[in-house]
Amino acid sequence: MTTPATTSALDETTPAQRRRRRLPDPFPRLTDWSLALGVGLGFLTGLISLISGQPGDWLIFALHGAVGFWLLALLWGKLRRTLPRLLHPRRWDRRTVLGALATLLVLLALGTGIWWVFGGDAPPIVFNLLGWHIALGFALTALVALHLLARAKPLRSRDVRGRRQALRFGALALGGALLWPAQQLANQALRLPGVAERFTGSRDAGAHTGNAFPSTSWVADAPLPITPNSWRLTIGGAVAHPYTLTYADLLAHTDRLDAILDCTSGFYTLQTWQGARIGALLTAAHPHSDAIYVRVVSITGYRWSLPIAEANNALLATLVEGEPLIHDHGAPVRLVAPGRRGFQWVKWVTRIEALTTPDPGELLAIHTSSLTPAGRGER
Ligand SMILES: Nc1nc2c(c(=O)[nH]1)N[C@H]1C(S)=C(S)[C@@H](COP(=O)(O)O)O[C@H]1N2
Ligand SMILES: [Mo]
Repeated sequence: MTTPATTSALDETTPAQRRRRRLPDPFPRLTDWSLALGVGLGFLTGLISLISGQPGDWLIFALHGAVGFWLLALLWGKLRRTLPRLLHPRRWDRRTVLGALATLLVLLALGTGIWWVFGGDAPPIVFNLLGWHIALGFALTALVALHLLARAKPLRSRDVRGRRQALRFGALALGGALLWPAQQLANQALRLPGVAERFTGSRDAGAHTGNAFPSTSWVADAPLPITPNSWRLTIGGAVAHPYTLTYADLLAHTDRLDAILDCTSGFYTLQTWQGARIGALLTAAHPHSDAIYVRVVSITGYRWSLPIAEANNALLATLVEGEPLIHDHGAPVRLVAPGRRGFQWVKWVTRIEALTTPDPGELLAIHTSSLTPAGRGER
């Protein structure tokens, strides 16, 4: 990141401006490392937030918000010192340009996130606003990591020890942490559009509306519609008696569940789902005693697994609000996993399997399924 500016005789600035500009950051390394730490924490909490959706997970979203405001406070301090140089293109060198780029990226990543929690929106260009926030978060983290590898100045003990450093570090962190609840209160007090957001940041797309809620894919899964009469569900894996079911067999199950589908692209919808509890289907296959996970597999290869106790209470849904699911929502049958984020609600399910070990490969499968012939919509 940039060093304090040096002045040149050609400057048309006032002596007061020059004095302020020459005032160096007393702890530049602490500032830069704090910024790097903030970006790292923001990335980590952001990543975890994508798989968080249980009410008890609110803390991860609060941490992400607090880290964001902490970064804003740090950036404010840094910009006050570096802005004069940034505003004079004549005094730029390669490092200034890189620093300016990084600063712009931080500002955009923070801006999109903050604008979103206030309830703001933007016309979708490739991504919606939240999608841009996520993409910018990835880009920023990569840039900061490269920057650290290339030219990080090690943090010496004199950069971090001492009362003034500790006070300033603590004040900025506390300030950031308090700005998050302040933002939430502002939403409430001023009735800003952000009040309508769930703790996950997702916005209501309507409740009990049947098939009318939005539909989406994690990447680009777009299989051909499935003919219910030729469709079969296989129950297998670590079980004693694997078997298959027809659509009619499955329709005979009338377990019902109210659950919120909450997509990481920022919408949620509460619906009453109907179908078969996975527990009922699995018991009939006599899972081995060491089965600990259940994997739910789509015709596209998309798949996700749940711990067996959780899976037993999850639903393979054929109906939403009494209507047969439409193709876009995963007809003939989809997974309904209460408390899990939408990307785990596998659509177009063709197989469930008991597993004796976790399935880390699912993380890859959800990104590659749309490249398979079935995922691309080929026969
Ligand atoms: N097979 C498959 N299932 C999938 C997806 C996908 O891409 N492929 N996308 C997931 C994502 S990201 C979400 S949010 C929900 C969306 O469900 P909907 O289209 O019914 O709203 O489906 C999930 N199930
Ligand atoms: Mo999603």
